[in-house]
Amino acid sequence: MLTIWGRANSLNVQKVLWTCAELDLPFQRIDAGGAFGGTDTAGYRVMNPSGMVPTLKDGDVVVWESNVIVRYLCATYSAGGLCPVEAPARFGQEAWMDWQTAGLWKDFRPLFIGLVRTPPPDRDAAALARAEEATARGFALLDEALRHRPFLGGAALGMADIPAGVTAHRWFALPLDRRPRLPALEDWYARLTERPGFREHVMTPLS
Ligand SMILES: N[C@@H](CCC(=O)N[C@@H](CS)C(=O)NCC(=O)O)C(=O)O
Repeated sequence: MLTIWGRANSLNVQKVLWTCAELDLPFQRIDAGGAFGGTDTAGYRVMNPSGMVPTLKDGDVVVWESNVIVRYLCATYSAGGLCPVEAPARFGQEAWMDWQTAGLWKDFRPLFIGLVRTPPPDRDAAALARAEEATARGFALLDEALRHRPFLGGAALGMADIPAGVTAHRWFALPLDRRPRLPALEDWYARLTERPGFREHVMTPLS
C-alpha cells in the first residue's frame, strides 16, 4: 500500500493521485500542507527536505517532488505503458514534465493564486494581466504540440500528460474574460475528462 502526504486540493498532489488511479494502485492519503500543517516536523523533513507536499512512501522507498513521484510510479509500475522504455521516447515525455514546472506553471501560478486565493481588493491587475498573457502563450505551445498527436507522447496517454493535464484543468476552470481558442488543446483536454481518475482527483472545485 502506498502512502501519500498532501492536501487533496493541491495541484502537485493531484498529479500523484491521478497517476495512482491510472495505474490502479491502492493508496492511503494523509492530509498535510496548507491548513493541515504537518510539514514542519523533523519526521516529515527527513522524508521531504523541501517541507512541501506531496511526499510518497512505497515500502522503504520515499520520493518527493511531484513530477519525480509521477515518473517513479510510471517507471516502476507501468514501464512500457505510461513510461516509455526507450530513452528517446521517455526523455521526450520528461521534457514536457520539466517544462510544466519550470515554464507553464511558473507563469500560470500567479494568475491562479491571484484569482482563486486572493481577495479582489488585494489583487494586482497589471501582474495578473502579465501572467494571463504568459500563460496563454504556454498553452498555445501545448496546442501546437498536440496538433499532430492525441497525447503528448503519441497515440496513448503517457506520463507527460499528467502534469500538463492537471495544469490545463485549472486554466479551463478559471473564470477568465477571454481565453484564446486552442482546438487541439481543447480536444486533448476533452479526452482527459473522459478518464475516471482525472474526473475523481483533478476535476474538483478550485480552492
Ligand atoms: N516542486 C514541488 C512543489 C511543491 C509545492 O509547491 N507544493 C505546494 C502545494 S501545491 C505546497 O507544499 N505548499 C505549501 C503547503 O501546502 O503547505 C513539487 O512539484 O512537488
